[in-house]
Formats: sequence, structure tokens, C-alpha cells
Amino acid sequence: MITLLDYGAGNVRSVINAIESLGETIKIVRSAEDILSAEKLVFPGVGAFGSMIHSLHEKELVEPLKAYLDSNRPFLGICLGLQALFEHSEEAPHLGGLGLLAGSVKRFDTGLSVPHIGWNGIKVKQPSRIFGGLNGDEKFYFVHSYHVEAADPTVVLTTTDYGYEFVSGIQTGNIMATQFHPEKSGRAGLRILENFLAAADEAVRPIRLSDRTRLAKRIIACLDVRANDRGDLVVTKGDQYDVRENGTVRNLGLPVELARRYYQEGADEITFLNITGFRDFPLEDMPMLDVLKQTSQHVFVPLTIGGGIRDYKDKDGRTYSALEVAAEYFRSGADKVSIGSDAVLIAEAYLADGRPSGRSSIEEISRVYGNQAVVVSIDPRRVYVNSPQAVGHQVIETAIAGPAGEKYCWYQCTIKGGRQGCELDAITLAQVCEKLGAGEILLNCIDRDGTNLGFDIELINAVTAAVSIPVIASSGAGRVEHFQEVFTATEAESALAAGIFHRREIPIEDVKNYLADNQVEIRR
Ligand code: 1PR
Repeated sequence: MITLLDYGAGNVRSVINAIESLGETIKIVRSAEDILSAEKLVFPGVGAFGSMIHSLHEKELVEPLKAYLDSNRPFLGICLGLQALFEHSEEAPHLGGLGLLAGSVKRFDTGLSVPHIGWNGIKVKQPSRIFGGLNGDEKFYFVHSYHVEAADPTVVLTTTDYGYEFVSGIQTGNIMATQFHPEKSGRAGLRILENFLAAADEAVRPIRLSDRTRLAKRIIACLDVRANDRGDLVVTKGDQYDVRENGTVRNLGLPVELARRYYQEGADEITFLNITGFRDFPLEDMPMLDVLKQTSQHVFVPLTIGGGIRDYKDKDGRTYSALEVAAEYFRSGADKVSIGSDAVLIAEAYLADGRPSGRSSIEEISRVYGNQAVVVSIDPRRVYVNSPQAVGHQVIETAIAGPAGEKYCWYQCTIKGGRQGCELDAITLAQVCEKLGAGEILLNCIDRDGTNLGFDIELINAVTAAVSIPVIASSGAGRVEHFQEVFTATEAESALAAGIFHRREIPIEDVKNYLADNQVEIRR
């Protein structure tokens, strides 16, 4: 029996699913006594350090946790569960950590995108029983803006390079913790969990020891989901956002089945976009929650869900905040939520008022779940102009001239799945959303969607240059060379595709092989 500490934020569902898939049973901590009587304790933390410590105090779990750690019984901390072991964190300087280990938690200070999101390697510093069966060159899924600085080097289990070398795992006696998420790290991550859960014993060093680790470029499979005309939830795919063919919604498969297939075929991440979410009330949209629940039982890579993340009023006049909607998705197995239409409205309000409201979905969700949990999905389309001064938007010079030979364009944001254009450009939207707390940008492009013509490199360069958070390049992938192009001609951290995978035109493995042959770092 594994005892799991759920302090009320973040996605414990995926940790539960991963542990259960290994045949273990789980008891969730409901009281201090549950911690004190635990035989093996797993503490998965996602989100913000401040809310986590605050919540542990509120639930009176700090002292029992300290007592458990002092007893040196098996403990596995994940992400914030690692950071919590230290004395304090820059993220919430007024709140102390558990103080088991001397040192503190610092924000990444590198020229690279922060959060550090994606699959990176580990450099093993001491043998451990959690390394059984690993080669040493596996990659694990990280998602964090802060990392620990341990005062005592003997507790360091692994380090990882991201701009500089940081501590990505610790071990002292039976207490282990990883900055990365084993429950989201495919087979290698499951192996770490299995080793922790096993009664065994022997501390080993993997055969291959890396002296440098590199963040992989991620390949994301995207499933646009909506009810078809019969009311069944299906994966569909549009051409420039038009998902109907001869009047009916294209049906490319069942969401749970396709997600499983992409996991097995090596997708680094899976994104579900509920494309009619803008007009539905997602808490009544149980099929979507079910899709997530079922998918997360078998798919151990990060899951993002988008569509309809905003404040609602139901038919009885009761209001639900975007935070409540997101919380339901996180509880059902999502690791990140993606905000589309609402982000545009939030940015427009921010620009009109000249200051943040403090109450927007982006701010509220990132405050509780951390910036890394908030993706902003942008649905722009090109608007051609004759000169940069023609409009009050951020305009780029383009090599792809407009219909009347225009040499400039701006990228107009749209809402409601491209149905409504707004007086806001994609570059400004990305900048505002980063300021408000978004951790990643999903950069679609209506002009390229479903065309197989390749990504809009100019758009991606304009947005990556304007923000310091990771950008997911999306729309237009048609050949393996397009992935190579997007990773060499832009700073995008990941590339998302839909149609070519759904139609089995190009397997994910072919994309990865091509990238690896062309010296682009990928996860195997
Ligand atoms: O506005 O917060 O409710 O979110 C709605 C979400 O649904 C947004 O993220 C929006 O991008 C998405 N969406 C809305 N309508 C459509 C549509 O297609 N009619 N899909 C839609 C967007 C775009 C991509 C697609 C890539 C790759 N899908 O994510 O998967 O373009 O496609 P390709 O590789 O086949 O070219 P809200």
C-alpha cells in the first residue's frame, strides 16, 4: 500500500494512475495520522510553492510530514515534493519549506525559456535503487521554473543541464525526490516508480553515464475533439479550421484510442482541444472529462486540454470560475490547460485598463497551479498591409507577399475557433499573456492549418522573439522536413501536428528518426 499526499492542487490523478498501472494500491492522505502510519509515502507536487506550503499548514500536515521524514521511511517527492524538502524558496520567500535539507529553491536564471519544459536527461551522481533497469541515457519530463540548490553535495542524486547544471534529484537514506515527473515520463519514468515501490534494495548506477544533458525538441500530437452530428465525441480535423466535409463533421477516430496510439508511437505530449468548448459548458460536458480520465489511465506523457476554459454562468444563474473549470480538468488527468478565446478577451481588457485585473483565468489558474500549467492557444490569421504604419498592430515584413503584392502583414487574433476576428495581434497577445502568467504559447495559424504546406516560420519567429516562455509551433506540418525546418529556422521548443498523424501519412517515429539524423535532439 502506497500513501499519497494530495495537498489539493495539481494533477495527482496521473501519479495515481501510474502507480496503479504498476499493480499497487493507493491510500490518499486524509489526516495527519495517515502520514504517521504510512509505510511508503509519495508526495507529488505541481503548481506554486506558496500555495503548496500554505495548504500543508492549513491541513496541519507540516509536523506529521517532518516526523515521517525524520523516521527515514521510504519517501518519494516529485517536483514541488522535492522543493518542499528545502529551507525556503524564492517563489514564496515569506513561507519556509520543510527544512529537511539545507539549501533553497531558486528561479532559473538563464537566457533560455523559463519554465524549463520538456524531456531532458540526468547525470547520475550516486547509485540508487531507483535506477534499476535504466541505461542512463533516458530522458524524463520536466516542467518547472525553479530548481533547488542543495548546500550539502552528498544529497545530490542527479543533475541536469539547462543553461547551467542544476540539481534534478536528491537522495538521503530512504528519502528520494526528483524534479522531473516519473509519472509523465513514459516507460523510463514508470521504471523509476516501480523501483521505488519494489521492496528491493540494491543501489545501482546506470551503465551509460552522460556528461551533458540536452532538452529534446518535443513532438506533440493534437486531437481536435467535438461532438459529431450524431452527438458522439470524435476526433476531427479542419482545413483552415473548417471541420466539415460535404456538410458533415469529419470523423478521424475516437479520442481515447487515438491518444493511446500516439503514446505508444512515441508522442512526447498529447493535446486535446475541445473545439466547440467556447459555446458549451464544460462541467456539463462529461464526455470530455471522461476522455481525460480514461486517457490518463494508460498514457504516461503530459496531457493538455483546451476549449472552454473561462468563467461561466449556468442556467440557474450560478457562476463557475475558470479556475473551477480548470480544477475539474486537472482532477480528471490534465497536466496543463490551454486557454484560447478567453485569453484574447483578457488581453484586450488589460490593454484597455493598462493593468491586470488580478482575476483573469490566466492569473488565477497560474497562481494556484503554476505558470507551467497554463498554455495560451492563439488562433491567428494573416492580414496583409502595404506598410508597417498602415495599422496600429505589430507588423512584420513578409517574404510571402499578399494577394495584391503586399510585403507586410500582421497576425490577427481570432476567437470562437476562428469565427470572429479581433483588433489584437498575435505578438501582443503572447506578450500580454506571458506578463499575466501564461507558461507556454500554443501558436496555431489558420492560414496553414490542415494545408500540409509547412509551419508559418515568420509567425513563429515573430512570437518567439517577443516572449521568453516556450512556444509550440502548430499548423501546416506535411512532411518530416517541415519539423526539421521549424526546429532549425526558429526557436520553437516543440512542434504540434494533427492531420498527418491522424491520416497515418507520417508516423511519429519517422519524424523523430529524421530529426535525429539531422542532429535535432529528440526523445527516443
Ligand atoms: O477558445 O478557449 O474555447 O479554445 C478552443 C480551442 O479549440 C482553441 O485552442 C482553438 O485553437 C481550437 N479550435 C477551435 N476551432 C477549431 C477548428 O479547427 N475549427 N482547432 C480549433 C484548432 C488547430 C490546431 C491543429 C493544428 C495542426 N486546431 O491545434 O491541430 O493546426 O493541424 P495540422 O497539423 O493538421 O495542420 P477556447
